[in-house]
Amino acid sequence: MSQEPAPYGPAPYESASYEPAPYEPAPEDKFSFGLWTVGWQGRDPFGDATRRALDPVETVHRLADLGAYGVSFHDDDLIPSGTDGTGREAVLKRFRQALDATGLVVPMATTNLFTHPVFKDGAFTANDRDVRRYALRKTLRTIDLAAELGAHTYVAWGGREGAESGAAKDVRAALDRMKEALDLLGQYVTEQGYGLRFALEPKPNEPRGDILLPTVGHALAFIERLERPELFGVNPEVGHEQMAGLNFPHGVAQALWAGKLFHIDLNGQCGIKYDQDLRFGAGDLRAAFWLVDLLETAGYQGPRHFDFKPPRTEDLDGVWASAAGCMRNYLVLKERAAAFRTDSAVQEALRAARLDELARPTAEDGLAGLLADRTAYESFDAQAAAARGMAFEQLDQLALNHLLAAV
Ligand code: 3MF
Ligand code: MG
Ligand code: MG
Repeated sequence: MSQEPAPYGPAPYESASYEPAPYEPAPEDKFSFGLWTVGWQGRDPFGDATRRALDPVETVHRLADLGAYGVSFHDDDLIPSGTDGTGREAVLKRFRQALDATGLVVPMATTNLFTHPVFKDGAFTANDRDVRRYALRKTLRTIDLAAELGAHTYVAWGGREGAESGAAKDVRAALDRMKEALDLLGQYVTEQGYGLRFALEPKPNEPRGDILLPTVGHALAFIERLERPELFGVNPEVGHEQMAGLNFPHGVAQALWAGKLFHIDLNGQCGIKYDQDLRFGAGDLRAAFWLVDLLETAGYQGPRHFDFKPPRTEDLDGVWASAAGCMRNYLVLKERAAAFRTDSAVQEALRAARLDELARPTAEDGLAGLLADRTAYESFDAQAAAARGMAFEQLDQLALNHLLAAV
């Protein structure tokens, strides 16, 4: 891209150059996809399927060809419910062969505790005790499968754990039951010696009117009440926090700060509305930019897992184009964020915005030092401090220039 100053832009400055990048995903990028994402047939509350079912083996090969490194699944995505023992072995054999042939790994697995009508009032927090016991047994079977296939993360999304009306759910009792279930799962992986950790996936609503543990913050607070909190982290999803009007990169930053970002679901969402599950990069592009900047600078080592739904307008070519788009958009944003961080004008703007001061402890002199420091209060000129501009607009404009590659 030309480095000529744009006629409408700020004064020119030295910046990272933009050689056309190939944006070819490679296994080192750690991109993974759920079988249910590309495999979504387009069935929605108003319309029937628009695409045929995908064979998981076909999906593994297509994802590998596109440059992904991993594939995740719900138990029922891989082994349809009702499959007998022999059928299960046959499915697993074919699936393992596909993994071996492509080198794809299974970084994460989860249990479908939401599709079957038995889960209409939830799984671990269903009012019916026999449903809760069934949900636990179904989950323990998936945990065995996850461990067998080498997964390191087990995701728990409580999609049906919630209510539509007030008296129908005693939320405190339901949280007791949720804790009971997760404590049992923690005990099981510990006793079995599985190297699995759990990632709770918050979502505010859909399919229930209100879902328990609706945001990253709720989940982080809940985890501290568990018997083995060290085994539990979060799996935040872009669209889920944005459906609640929250700042997704801020939620992820708090999870990282707490050492709890065990996994992440990447997709796109346009504001507070139904769960759109757009491909990553669609929807709130600025939030996606700050998210990639955060993940890439904070040392997140886990999978970049896409949990999206190729719109039902698409045929299978559109499905694979959409999957490729998720990865490409991540790589483009990664490049743009790196260019932003390495730009000397940005570094200057960060200093002008006093980010270096934020990184400095407020009272390294301790409470006594703070109390003894007259410049901290008695002679502090609050008017002068109030009059100082923060220079955030210049900094944000530089970010936008980099995001748009208009530097
Ligand atoms: C729903 C979701 C879920 C979870 C999955 C566990 C069907 O909005 O995001 O996808 O991600 O159940 O990973
Ligand atoms: Mg989702
Ligand atoms: Mg998800």
